[in-house]
Amino acid sequence: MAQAAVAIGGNLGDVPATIQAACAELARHAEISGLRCSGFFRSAPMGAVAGETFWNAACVFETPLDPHPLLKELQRVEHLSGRTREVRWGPRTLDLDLILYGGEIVESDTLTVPHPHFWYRAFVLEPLAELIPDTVPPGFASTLQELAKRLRQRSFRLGIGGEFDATIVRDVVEEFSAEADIEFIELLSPETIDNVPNSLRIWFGKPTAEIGPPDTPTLRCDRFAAQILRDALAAAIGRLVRV
Ligand code: A4P
Ligand code: MG
Repeated sequence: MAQAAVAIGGNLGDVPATIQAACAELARHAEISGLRCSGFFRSAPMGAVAGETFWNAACVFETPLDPHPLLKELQRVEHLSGRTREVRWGPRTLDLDLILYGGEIVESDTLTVPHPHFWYRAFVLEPLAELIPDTVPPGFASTLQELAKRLRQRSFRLGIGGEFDATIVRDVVEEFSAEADIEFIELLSPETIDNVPNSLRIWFGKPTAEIGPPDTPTLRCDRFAAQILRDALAAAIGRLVRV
């Protein structure tokens, strides 16, 4: 038996009704028990083609299903909601991402757990922290509550290292100036990356040494692109309202 944590999102149709129906469908599954659902949040869309404002929530439950069969089950429930997949990150009726599966780490072609991007997405962390605030995800040294709090810091400290264009970074930071006061800190090397306690750290290009300790997670990107930075900032500091 493992505790699974699932992030729920959507921005097409009557999303609150879709989320409620999805949770009910999961809760009545013979191999799912003790399902709890978070409150609902409205969140600014992350991604250039994401569409309208999102609804986000999370649920946790116990299950004897292994991670891959569980992913299949989540995809079946997405399908029931009328979810189609034309565009990656496109508008969707329902997205169910498996964020945590107990303390297990899973890496396969079809499944990565913990979800690689959950830790800098407020729309994933805030609902999850409501349900299991004291859980420390495997590979991390902070609880979900602490990870969520890190993103709420204002001024927001954005640490960027590796190969990047500082002028473009400043332009993107300027685009978000209405959302938060962002302090941009250039990280000189992987060894010194931990000298500044950042709200969000991103490393572009290949690091020459191991990046920082696990309590300060880092988003690693092969190459610099303004859109990657835009998406990360939208996820980390984009407007999130609990409804
Ligand atoms: N996959 C691998 N690991 C996992 C996992 N842990 N959980 C694979 C679920 N799926 C996982 O997913 C593509 C493939 O990822 C699956 O076939 C599965 O084998 P998908 O659901 O078909 O496509 P997607 O959702 O478009 O891609 P992805 O990467 O899941 O997107 P994200 O990261 O979920 O982002 N803005 C706001 N405000 N709120 C949102 O919830 N969500 C997205 C989608 C964009 N912008 C958003 C939000
Ligand atoms: Mg998904």
